[in-house]
Amino acid sequence: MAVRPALNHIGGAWVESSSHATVEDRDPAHTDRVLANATASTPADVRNAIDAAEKAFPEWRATPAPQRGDIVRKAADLMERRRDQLARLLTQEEGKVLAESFVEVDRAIANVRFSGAQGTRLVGETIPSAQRGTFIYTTREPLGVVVCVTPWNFPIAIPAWKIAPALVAGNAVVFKPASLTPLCATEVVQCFLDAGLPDGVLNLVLGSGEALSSALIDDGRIKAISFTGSSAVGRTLYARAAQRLCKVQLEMGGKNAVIVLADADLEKAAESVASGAFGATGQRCTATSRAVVAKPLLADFVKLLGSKAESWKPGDGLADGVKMGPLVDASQLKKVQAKIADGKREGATLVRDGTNVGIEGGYFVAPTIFTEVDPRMSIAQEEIFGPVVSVIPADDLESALAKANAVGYGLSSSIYTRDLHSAFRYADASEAGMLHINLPTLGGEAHVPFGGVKDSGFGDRECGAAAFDFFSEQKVVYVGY
Ligand code: UN1
Repeated sequence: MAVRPALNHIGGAWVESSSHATVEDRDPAHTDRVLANATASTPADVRNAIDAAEKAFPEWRATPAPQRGDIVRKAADLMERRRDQLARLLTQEEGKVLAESFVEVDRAIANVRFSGAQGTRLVGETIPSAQRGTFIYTTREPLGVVVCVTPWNFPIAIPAWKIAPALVAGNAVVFKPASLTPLCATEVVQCFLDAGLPDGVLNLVLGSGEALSSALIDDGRIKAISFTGSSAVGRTLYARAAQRLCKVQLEMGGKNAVIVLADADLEKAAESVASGAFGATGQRCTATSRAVVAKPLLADFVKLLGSKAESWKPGDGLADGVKMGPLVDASQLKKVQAKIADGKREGATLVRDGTNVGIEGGYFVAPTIFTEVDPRMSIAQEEIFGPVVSVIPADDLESALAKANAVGYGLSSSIYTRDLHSAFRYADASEAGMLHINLPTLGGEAHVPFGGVKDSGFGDRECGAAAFDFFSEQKVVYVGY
């Protein structure tokens, strides 16, 4: 495959950064393969992008919302037409297996289509006035120039589900994707452009680093920042943006637990934990990283999970028979290896060690399972972002709930039980934003709000109609007649 340049898109043109520097973008399954040389942006490029967005905003704001929605829906149609190409690129650039890439692309399409259709539904309210002869109504107004900062692990779906509602709501966007996935970002932008988006309404700035982030966070013209990434970065971003009352939406880490009660369907529960822990190589914020299992089932559960782990064969995500792609880069590999070493040192029982897979050329690990894990251990507390699961024994429902909740994060959770009381007690008590009963911790549907509590999420939810709460402001009009 030829090495492509990956460029910024500013004010309707594909342009190099003012630094003229580039960063190599490599295939994590074949680290000797360079896919692109991505332009490395500077604060000056960010300012140009914000200038362009600011210039384009008034006309885009004045474009009727249904027309904005039509353009966004066309972008979804183009993504659908380019589905194969997008999925293959996603596997090459990020590493997930092709089947997972298709699921991600389809989710992006569903999100963009949903947001496009919302163009006809940006409704307000009428509210009865306490005064005679007075009519009160509300409208939704765009915010202005907004920033979407996205991670490498869902480099097509997350940009899609941030950018689409931002645009339909009438904002102009500066898009800053993760530096590891510039080509996926480029192709997402291309779909919106080919759908007929006017120049400057969507701008792409590639690169990384403190100076670049500062230029985005501290510019007073930016009215809102939607961020997906680590909790540490999210906190800093919020603290900085709060200084100038910039709206912030944070989607951060997870340490999601599946509770398996003694009356659970053992096969389904083990399958759910395997897919939750090993799918996407564990590199998703909704991954299952803890299984809190009732003691009578513990031995059988661990055995079954271990046998399922065998089928999660790591390798090149484009190759037949491979079920799990590589980790995204060398630093992620090092981090996952270090976490596994921590678990051993802390005294958890390592049932299956995936650190030495013996596959050359990429950042591979295999499924890793710890059992007899104490909830206070770091492997039970910290996000790993790799195919590693900690099995934690529990005595009963209440102790399982306490253990599942005993983390800083609160994104998703799950319970396997056949008992109605246990299911509803869990639904009341689980400290997470997205709960699952007899289903894996993974994913989310396009038209449904997505997000977490505690260290996992802050601000309005993403996806569904809720996404428009973040990307718009309410205006109230009192009319005396
Ligand atoms: C999913 O797990 O299906 O960065 C989506 C993440 C989340 C999105 C995950 N914000 O992993």
